Amino acid sequence: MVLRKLPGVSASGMGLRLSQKFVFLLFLSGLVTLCFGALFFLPDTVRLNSTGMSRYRRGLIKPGMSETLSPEKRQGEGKMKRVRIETRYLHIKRVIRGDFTDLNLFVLCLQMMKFAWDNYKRYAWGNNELRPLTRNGHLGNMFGGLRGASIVDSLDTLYIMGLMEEYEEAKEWVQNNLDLNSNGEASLFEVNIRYVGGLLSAYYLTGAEIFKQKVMELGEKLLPAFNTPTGIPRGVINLGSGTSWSWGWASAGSSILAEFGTLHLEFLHLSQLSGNPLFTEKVMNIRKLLNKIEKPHGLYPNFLSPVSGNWVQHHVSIGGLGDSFYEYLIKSYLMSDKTDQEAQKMYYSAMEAIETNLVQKSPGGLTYLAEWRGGILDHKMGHLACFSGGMIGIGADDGPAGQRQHYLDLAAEITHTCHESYSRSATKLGPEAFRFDAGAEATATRLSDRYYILRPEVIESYMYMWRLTHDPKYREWGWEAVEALEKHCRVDAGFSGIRDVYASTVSHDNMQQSFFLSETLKYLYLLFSDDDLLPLEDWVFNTEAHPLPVIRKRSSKAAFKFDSFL
Ligand code: DMJ
Repeated sequence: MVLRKLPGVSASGMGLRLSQKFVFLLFLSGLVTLCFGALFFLPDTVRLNSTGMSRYRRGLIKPGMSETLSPEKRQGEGKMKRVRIETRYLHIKRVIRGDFTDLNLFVLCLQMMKFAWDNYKRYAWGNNELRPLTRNGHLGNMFGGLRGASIVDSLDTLYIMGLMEEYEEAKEWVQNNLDLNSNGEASLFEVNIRYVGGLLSAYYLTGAEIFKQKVMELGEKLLPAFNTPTGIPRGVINLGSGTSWSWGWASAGSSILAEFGTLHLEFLHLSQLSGNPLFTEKVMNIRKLLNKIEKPHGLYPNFLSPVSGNWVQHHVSIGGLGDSFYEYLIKSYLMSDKTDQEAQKMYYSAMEAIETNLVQKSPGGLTYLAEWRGGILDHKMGHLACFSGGMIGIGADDGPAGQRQHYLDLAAEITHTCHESYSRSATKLGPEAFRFDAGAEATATRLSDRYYILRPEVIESYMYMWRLTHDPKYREWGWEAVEALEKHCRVDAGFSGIRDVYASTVSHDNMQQSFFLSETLKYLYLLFSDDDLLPLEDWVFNTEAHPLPVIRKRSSKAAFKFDSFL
């Protein structure tokens, strides 16, 4: 006993003189301050390791595990200590410039998230997005009267980053204010990827029942959109009446490939959670139709009639209108624990057709994905198409024998081209679309293509390519993007898109998109985190970056038999 060794001091301390008591108390308080202060000088990984979050980092929490925790434990997890980083921010920023190997750059991304979130909370709480210049909220008309898109889109990002106070306020909002009884025109696709994806992911990460309740209620409301002669859903649905119709701009009342082809992951999980096979039946029907239909040169055009089940126009694109359909094929295969062979086959056949018909090399040696209009190539690549570096990367392992390195090389080349579209601009951010004709090489030629709206796709590919190769250039490129975002998109009250990436004096568009919080900042955070934070073997990210767990082949807990649909 330490106290016994001090001369003249009894073990109980009752015999201490006043001066001795004072010295002892001084010593004790010094010790406490020292221990507490030391917390702030520890590397962030160590501090994070003292929270439940570290259990994700070390891969100790597996998908679905929090479901098995007792309510008390769950609550305990909810009280994870928030990482205090503000005071360290400037210091770290200075230090990291020369060294990308050792420092916790993810902390900076966390700080950006906190800034984006705090401003949304202050000026736009409950609205769908923040308008950071005018300091107000934006509701828009994509979500059929649903509110709080930024909140639902942020739940998992906040949780993953360990911003627990913020996560708790978001959860409370969902509990008390997310009203699903709305009556407006909603995009089936947007509601699915942001709200259904966001709530599913929040449920799987935290085990909080409220997310499951809300997502099942919302899932049911989307079902009437599939009541068409073919079962291919229309793009727009009234969440109140269930009436659905096609977008006015979509040719001849058609449905869009990237919209009806981007429901699979979420709908499988709706069945998994509820035990109701209806959700899976709906998306399997889409799959079967697409598998059977004749495809021009093996390609999937972007417009299909929900009445006749035929293609309406022969426009093919791996960017807007087509993009996430391909993404969901390979991810359906991965999310099925590699059992969904139909998705596997469709994905690699589509890749073969894409390579034969769309993959091009520019005179300057840049690999890009052109668009296809009835056999004529348009030598343009959209920012949206830049997700494909990551997609081709994660698909490299399971293609035809001997193709692994080929796919990894293609993924790296496309990611390189997308990085070039950033590095060739004055702001070091990329345009909405860039071209490879009339002397252009990865630059926008039209004024209307020069904007950047805080999109994630290029950073998304950096994150996957980093995980797959550990080539430090992907972290360097990610850091360039952080610097550019900080310099050109950060305004006093949040982050804003910009109108022209080639203008060194930027003009802001006054919109902090919800996918900036859900995707861009999450992918940056993951790029700078250890690989065991949401390992790719266990989690699949939906197209809005919401992580969904792989459905294990022999999951004893499975409420519903996934394989019976294959
Ligand atoms: C996001 O909502 C999703 O990534 C979607 O698949 C495409 N567009 C935005 C981000 O750019």
